[in-house]
Amino acid sequence: MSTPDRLELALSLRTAAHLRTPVPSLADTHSLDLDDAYAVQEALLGLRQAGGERLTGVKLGFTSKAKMAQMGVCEIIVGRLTDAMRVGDGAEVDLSGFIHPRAEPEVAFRLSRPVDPDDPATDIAACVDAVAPAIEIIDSRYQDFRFTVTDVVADNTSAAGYAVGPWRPLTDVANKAVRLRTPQAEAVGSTAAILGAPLHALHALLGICRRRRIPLAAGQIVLAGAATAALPLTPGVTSCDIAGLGTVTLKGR
Ligand code: 0L1
Repeated sequence: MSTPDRLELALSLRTAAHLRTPVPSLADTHSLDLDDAYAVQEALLGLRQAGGERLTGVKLGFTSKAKMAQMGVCEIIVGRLTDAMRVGDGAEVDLSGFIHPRAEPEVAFRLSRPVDPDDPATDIAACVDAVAPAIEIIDSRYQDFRFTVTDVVADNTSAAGYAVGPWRPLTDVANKAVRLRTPQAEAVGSTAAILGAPLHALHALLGICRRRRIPLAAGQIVLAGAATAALPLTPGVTSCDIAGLGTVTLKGR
């Protein structure tokens, strides 16, 4: 796929998000492979940066066995976070800014040093200084949530927003109980759903950043992946509690 074609697809996804008007699966009209999809994602990020947004981190997707099985994949995917997606802990979120937003409970890691994915000696966990509970807002830009893996990657893995709770020094986050509550529903699970343990997701991130040439800078955050199925984000308070880590909330209006 040529560079202008990739840019055209990035523009269509950007416009879909701006106008809150979903688009059909790109796979209906284009034959994209995973390399093309990441190139569209990169072009989409370029459009955001050209509009003044600053990169704040990365997010992982398809980190649970259930989601991998649902999508028929065995590889995690990565998307990019920017400052425009950040929501303060407890802050209001205007839901009219999304198409069909959903919330996912996540563990957030904060990088205190840059990570060099090409250095075989890199210990990514040693580059993390803090951990926090987080809510990711995902908002697929595709009609009726009908998408392929390459569609999702091109669409920046549905990344649309995130809220991070209080940071604390890195602690053991394996096998911690997780509860996501919205005004209408509740999902309970464990951080074990995140590739067995959130730290495994961090190690997997290193490999994917090496393959996809994605830089990881000091100060950036990593959302390690969803610990339960996503719930529709509706008006009112949504909270994510992770045992030993605390709570983060946001308020949809
Ligand atoms: O966050 C994720 O798991 C990435 C893919 C989400 C796709 C979606 O359900 O919109």
